[in-house]
Amino acid sequence: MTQISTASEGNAEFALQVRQAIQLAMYGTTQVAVLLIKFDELKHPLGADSQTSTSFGNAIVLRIRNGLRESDTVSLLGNGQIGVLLRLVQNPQDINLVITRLLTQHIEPAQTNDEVVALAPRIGVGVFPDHSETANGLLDRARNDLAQAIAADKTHNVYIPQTKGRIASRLWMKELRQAIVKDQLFLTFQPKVSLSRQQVTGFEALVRWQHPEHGIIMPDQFIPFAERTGLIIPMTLWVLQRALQQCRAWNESHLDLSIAVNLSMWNLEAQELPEQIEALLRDSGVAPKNLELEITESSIMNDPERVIRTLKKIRELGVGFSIDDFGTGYSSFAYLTKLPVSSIKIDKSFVKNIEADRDSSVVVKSIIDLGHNLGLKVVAEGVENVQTMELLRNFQCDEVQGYYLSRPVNADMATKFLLEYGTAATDRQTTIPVDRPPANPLH
Ligand code: G
Ligand code: G
Ligand code: MN
Repeated sequence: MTQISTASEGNAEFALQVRQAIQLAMYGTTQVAVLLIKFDELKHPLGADSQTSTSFGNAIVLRIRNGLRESDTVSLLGNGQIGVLLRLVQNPQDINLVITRLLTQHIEPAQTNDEVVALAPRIGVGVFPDHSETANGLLDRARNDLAQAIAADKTHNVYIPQTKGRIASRLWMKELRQAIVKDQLFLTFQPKVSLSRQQVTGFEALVRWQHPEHGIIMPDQFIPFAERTGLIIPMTLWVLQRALQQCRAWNESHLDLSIAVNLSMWNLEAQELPEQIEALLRDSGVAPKNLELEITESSIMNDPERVIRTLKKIRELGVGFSIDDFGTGYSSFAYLTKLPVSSIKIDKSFVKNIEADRDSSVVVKSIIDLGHNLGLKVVAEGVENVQTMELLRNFQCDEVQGYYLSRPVNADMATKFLLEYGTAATDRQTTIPVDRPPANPLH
C-alpha cells in the first residue's frame, strides 16, 4: 500500500492521508506518527524541478519504504523532504525504533545518474494524539521539530512518549465521560457461594456500558481505555456508590451480604481513596465489613510501599481486600504476607481445567493450601460445572463463583437468586443441587 507521489502533488496527498489516519485512530487506541525527513546533501537534486531529481527522490522513497510496514506511507514532498506516515503505532517506543532504523539504514551513499551523494538525513516527528489531533497540527509539529534538529545540528530529537494519562482516543474519552454523567453505565452482580455453608456470601459488582449506538459494551473494551485516560477514577467511584446502594437495599431486607468492587492500579495510587471510601460508606450506611475490594497482583507492583500504605488505611476502616485473578500477575509472594488482604480469588484460567488437567488441579490445590496456611479465605472463580465445584469442595476451597451458579445479572435477578439459595440471615439452608445445574437466571 506504500504510495509514491510526485513532489508537487505530494504535499496535499500526504496531508489527506494523515487526516484519514487520524480519523481512524480517534476511535482506537493506536497512535499516528508523521516523520519528515530531509537529506542535507540532497538539497540540490531534490530541490531542482527536474526529471532527474524526481526519479532520484523516488529511488530514496523506495529505499525507505523497504524498512516500513505495509500500512505505512512514504511520500515525496516539496522542499527536498520526504514524509513518512506510521498509521498503527501500538507501542510509543516503536516511533523511536523506526527513526533509528531510518537513520542507520539510509545513511549510506546513494547513486544518482552522474554522482554519488552521501545521505545525511534529519528527521522531525509529530505524533497523534500527543502533539496534535489535526493533520495540519501534526505536520506543523513535525516541521518545527525538523527545523529544531537542523538548528541544533542533530539528526533528530528523541520522541518522548507521554506516560500515564496519555489520551489515545478523544472520541471515546468524550463518550465515556458522558456515559458516567448520563447514567449509561450499569452494574451486574455475580454471586459468591460458600461451599461449607451453602449460602450466598456476597456479590461481585461488574460494570457494563449501555452505549446509545453500539449497544452493551463489556468492560474489557473500555476499562483499559478508562485506565489510560484516568477516567477510571470517577468511574470506580460511580461503581462503588451504586454497588453500596444495592448492598444497602439487600442488608435492609435482612440479607447479610457483602459487595465486592474491582479496583484498578490507578485507584490505588490516588491518595484520596481512603477518605472517598470512608465518605461513600457513611453516605450509604453499609457496614464497612460488607465492602470487599478486589485488587490484582500487578496493580500493586508499580509502587508497592505506597499502595500498601493506602490499603492499610482502608483496611483500618474495616473494609476487606481480596486478590483477584490470583496466579496470573507478577508473583507477589514476597508481598502476600505484607498485604492486608483477607482472601484470594484463584484465576478462572486454572479453575476451568481442573477436572481434565492434572497440572491445573495441582496448582489450584496448592493455592488453596497456601491461602489457608496464610490464614486467608480462598475463592475459586470461573466455576462452570458441577464436577469442578465438587472437586473444589474436596480441595477445601471456601467459596465458588462462576457461570455454573450464575452469570453476572441485574439486581432483580440477583435478588431472586439470593432468595433461592439463602444467605446467612435468611436461614434457609438450601443446598446446591449436585445432579443438575441451578436454574440460570439468564436463560
Ligand atoms: O464482567 P466481566 O465481564 O466481563 O469483566 C471483565 C473484566 O473487567 C474483569 O477483569 C473485571 O474485573 C473488570 N471489571 C468489571 N467491572 C469493573 C469495574 O467496575 N472496575 C474495574 N476496575 N474493573 C472491572
Ligand atoms: O477479573 P475478574 O475476576 O474481576 O473478572 C470477572 C470476569 O469473569 C467477568 O468478566 C465475568 O463475566 C467472568 N466470569 C464469571 N464467571 C465466569 C465463568 O464461570 N466462566 C468464565 N469464562 N468467565 C466467568
Ligand atoms: Mn473481580
